[in-house]
Amino acid sequence: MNAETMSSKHGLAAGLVPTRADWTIDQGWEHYSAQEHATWKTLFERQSRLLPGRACDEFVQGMRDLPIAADAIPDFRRLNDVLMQRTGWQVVAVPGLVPDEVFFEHLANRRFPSGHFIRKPHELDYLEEPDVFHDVFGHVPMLMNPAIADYIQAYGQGGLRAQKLGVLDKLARVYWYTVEFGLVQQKDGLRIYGAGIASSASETVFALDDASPNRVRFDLPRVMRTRYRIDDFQETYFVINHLDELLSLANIDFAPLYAQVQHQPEYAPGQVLPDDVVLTRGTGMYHDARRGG
Ligand code: HBI
Ligand code: FE
Repeated sequence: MNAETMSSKHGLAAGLVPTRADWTIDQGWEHYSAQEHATWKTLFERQSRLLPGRACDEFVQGMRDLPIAADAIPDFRRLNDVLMQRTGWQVVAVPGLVPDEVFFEHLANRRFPSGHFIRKPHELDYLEEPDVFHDVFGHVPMLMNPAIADYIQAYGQGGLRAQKLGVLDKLARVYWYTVEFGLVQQKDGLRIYGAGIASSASETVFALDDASPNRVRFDLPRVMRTRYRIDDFQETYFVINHLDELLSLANIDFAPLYAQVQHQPEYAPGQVLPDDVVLTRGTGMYHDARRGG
């Protein structure tokens, strides 16, 4: 699929969206409709009610410092004025999912690709591809934090290497269980830092409050071996003790670890291992019911 077919998928006539080699497009902020801004407002207000006491301190702080509000879909130019100053990151608009190597190349250069479109009102809780609410509300506040800023850049650089080594699936799991679905232990309890959780009302509650999922201490080789779900809530969430842990992850040479885990068996998403440091042993009820068990 190329950028043109992707953008036409979102209702834009192919050809109206200029296609660049790096897959970026203009956000076209002026072209959002009142309806689209209203969808943003609905999502923003829902998450703003849920996140106090659930999102980590750094997320809350990042959100506070950014020009992100309920009234309108943020203008990337205004976001970038603040974000660039703080951590040297910028947000660039893309029409949807972009090829892995394009994605990594952006991250390695401290550019975060964000979908420019917003989900339709009748599918507020369903996302086929990351939209502007997931990318901006979920990811951008964390990019204001220096540890996350360096970690995601290192992921981009590591992604290009992992691809050449044929071990991208292992690295993608680390991204998934940290940047997208990570939890962090803070002084008042478990908190969300993963964008996939922070941008989803139902998963915000499920990840922290539900008895069903496992909550297990993060361990790098263990996570590399753990498959994940893209179609539903996670069965296991991995917990770090401090965001600075990600900084040390950014400096680890993954190559010897790939060699080590490459021929070891994989773990199922809900599997709990004898060596796990288990914070919550989930009941598994939610996914069992869905499997008809
Ligand atoms: N493209 N726009 C966009 N956003 C993503 O999160 C993304 C992507 N392309 C590839 C990708 N993610 C992942 O599959 C990689 O992290 C492996
Ligand atoms: Fe994401």
